[in-house]
Amino acid sequence: PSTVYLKDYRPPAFLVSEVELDIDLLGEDEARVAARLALQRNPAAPRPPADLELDIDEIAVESVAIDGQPVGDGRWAADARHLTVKDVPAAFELRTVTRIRPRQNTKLMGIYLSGTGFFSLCEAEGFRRITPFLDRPDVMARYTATLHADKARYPVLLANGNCVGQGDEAGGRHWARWRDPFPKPSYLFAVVAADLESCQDRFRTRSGRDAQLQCFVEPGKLDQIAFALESLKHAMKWDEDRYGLEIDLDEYNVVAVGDFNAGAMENKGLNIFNTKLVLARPDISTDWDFSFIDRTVAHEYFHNWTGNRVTCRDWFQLSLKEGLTVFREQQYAADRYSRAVARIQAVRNLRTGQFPEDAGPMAHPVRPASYQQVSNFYTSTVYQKGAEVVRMMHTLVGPENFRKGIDLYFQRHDGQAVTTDELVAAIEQAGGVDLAQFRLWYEQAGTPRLTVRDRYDEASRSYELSVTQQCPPTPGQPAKRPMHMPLALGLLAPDGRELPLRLQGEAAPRGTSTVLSLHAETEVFRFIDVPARPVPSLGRGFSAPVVIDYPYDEAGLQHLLSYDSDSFNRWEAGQRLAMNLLLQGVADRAAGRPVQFPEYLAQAFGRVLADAEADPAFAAEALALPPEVVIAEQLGQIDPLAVHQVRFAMRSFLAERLHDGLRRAYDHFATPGPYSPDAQSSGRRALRNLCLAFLMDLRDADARRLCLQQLEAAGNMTDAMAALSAIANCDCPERRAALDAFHAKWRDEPLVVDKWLGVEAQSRLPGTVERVRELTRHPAFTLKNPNKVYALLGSFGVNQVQFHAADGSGYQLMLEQSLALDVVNPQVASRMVRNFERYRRFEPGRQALMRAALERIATTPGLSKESSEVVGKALA
Ligand code: DPP
Ligand code: ZN
Repeated sequence: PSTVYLKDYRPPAFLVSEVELDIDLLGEDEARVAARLALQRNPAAPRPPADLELDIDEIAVESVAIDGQPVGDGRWAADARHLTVKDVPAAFELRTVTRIRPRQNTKLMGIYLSGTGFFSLCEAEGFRRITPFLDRPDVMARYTATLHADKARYPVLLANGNCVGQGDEAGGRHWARWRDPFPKPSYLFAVVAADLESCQDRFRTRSGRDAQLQCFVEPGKLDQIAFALESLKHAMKWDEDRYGLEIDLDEYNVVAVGDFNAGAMENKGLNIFNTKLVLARPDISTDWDFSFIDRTVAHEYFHNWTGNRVTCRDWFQLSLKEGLTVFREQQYAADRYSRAVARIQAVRNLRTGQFPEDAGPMAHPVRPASYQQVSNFYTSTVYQKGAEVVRMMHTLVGPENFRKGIDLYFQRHDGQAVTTDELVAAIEQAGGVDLAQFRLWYEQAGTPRLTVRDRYDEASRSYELSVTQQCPPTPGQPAKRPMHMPLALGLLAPDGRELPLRLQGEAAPRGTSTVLSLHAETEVFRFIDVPARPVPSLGRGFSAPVVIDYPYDEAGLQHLLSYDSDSFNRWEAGQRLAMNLLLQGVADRAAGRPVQFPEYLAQAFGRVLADAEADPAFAAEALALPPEVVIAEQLGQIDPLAVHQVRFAMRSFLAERLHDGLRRAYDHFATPGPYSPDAQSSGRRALRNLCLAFLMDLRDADARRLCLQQLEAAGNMTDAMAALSAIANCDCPERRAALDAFHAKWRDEPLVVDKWLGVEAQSRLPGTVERVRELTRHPAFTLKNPNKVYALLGSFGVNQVQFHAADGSGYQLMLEQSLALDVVNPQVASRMVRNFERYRRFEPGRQALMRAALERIATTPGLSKESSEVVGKALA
């Protein structure tokens, strides 16, 4: 396998200023792509080669011409990866004609078929599947694209930018020409030719320009697009208000497609969305779907500046656009929903996805130093940890300076392809903070651990905190250097008040919450005028993506849970309280001791429930126990069944102790009136459905009756899904009928069928492995559709009990399906293969079975590069 290294980056040998594409969609099986490129040698490239080398992938080059003259066969050659043209001039026009095969394109990169027509995805390296090109983001050109297709079958023809011409052609065909006024990298190119319906709106920018917004969906789905269109306008307004950034196009198009490898794609002026992340209607979408769609629409729109106007020099810089855009998306969500809940959810996401990745064989820095397949690096490290790194800079320089830094970044780099260093440099300069050491966050992988110890001295009324940071070794990085990071904290007095924070040597207190800057491996901070031994509230708002190790006792955690003014740390205290007891439970179970939980746990959770009225959404988060993967992360050797059983035991314990309160809350937090996905009502539903899930763990008839009633009567998908998931985990006679009825009711709504597949695959009940195997043969399932794969196999992969079934049957199923998928869609397959990568963390029995599965994959002839990279690193 060949590895690409950041250190080997060289500027492109040629630059392209203009691209003219003529895409003739002859039929589902074939398209002819004629390209005209204005090329010149790059003056910045060292030692310019005589030959031109263009990237290609699974396309057939038919002819090559330079400046209007055909290039003879001897002067050009195409192998599997490159088209080479010998002895080219310094500046010239290159014409190529290429054939592509959309129907055979099951990788869904480049131009492919889906639903009622042709769609495209080019990020990261898909443009080379359309036409020969210098397919790298630092080659930015102006594009004109002309599409030709059958008019009746494909009435809608779209590409980036503005439509500058269209007309009819002989044989019932038509054409349209699109011109994008902005130079862009090839990964932002997009085309659509399909039978779609659309709705229109417009957005007036604050400078008074009008942008026409248009959303395109498959016929019959127009009633599912209104919400996304509202989100788009909201996001446009938000970016003007928060960052002073306006939409720069006259036309902004959004298209929904059912077959899509990613969630969505920010193509310039032509965003293409997976239907799952853009179509919504209360009866088929949950509150979670609505908020995810809102955030994704905003995310893709925000890319127009952070990604498109300023793009990445190379794919090692992916987090330049993704980390920054996820951060902006998080700010948007915090402004739009509950700030505390948005933060809690982002951190839970980080802990369930990124922390395990950072502790496994695929661990990589936010800016990776090497890769084999860039598609394997659209990771939670690049996205989520990347966003945390941007957030830390925001914390270190403060919101106003951060905004100045972003302004400076655009001022300097608009229209350029740059590196993460340029972003840091702009914030550094605007913020007046030295970020030299901070840059290590982009270079070092692994989750740092902060060990915090304290000492209170009554005589001098001083409180000393010592903070030691340590970052574990990761592949290729045995030793780490200390990193610069913010540590936000407060100190709580015994009566619950927050103490003024005065550091020794400082003239006045800093207020009751402050941000300390950590630089050295160990830092000691001494607070004075501290009247009594405080409880520290550490890492407020989750100020850095680290693990904080402080020996909290039960009383300290209860104190924080009751009094901390930082809502994130109030939530965190509850999580720690539960986690300590869960880990104790796992140890007790392993030692053959009974697993029991103390009454104070029930009391603490009971108080959260009793106080839920003020903020039900927060209460729902606070009552949710740490996820199984997060518990597992804390263990030396994982026995997933033990983790599940102990967590389940805690849920049952709480359900029993809090039964009456849960039952009352279930009635009390009903949301009468028409459905609305707003923060308030979705918070009430989240809490109520959490109460239902707790009650269902008691396995009593009353809860089951409530649950079935809710499933029957639900006026929205949130309540229906909550009930269905609970039933799916309940070994009762009504179960199968409920699941079958749900499928029968929704069989014609693919997105709801996906939910049903997901619920079946996530059931912890025995028989799930066989059921999932059966569903792989169900007419509703196909390996060709990524959403179906994610719904069934992706959900199964996170099923800690059944995927990890001790007999290895879950592994066997995943192995077979991954191999079958690998020849269809290797990008999606390698994500399934990643389910095995952390095998070393498991107890010996499962470890051996997982390893055998990886070895089996590794020795499969013809395995894709995508999957090879994952198994190679896992087995290394
Ligand atoms: N579609 C992906 C995203 O928006 C890749 N750019 O994050
Ligand atoms: Zn993105």
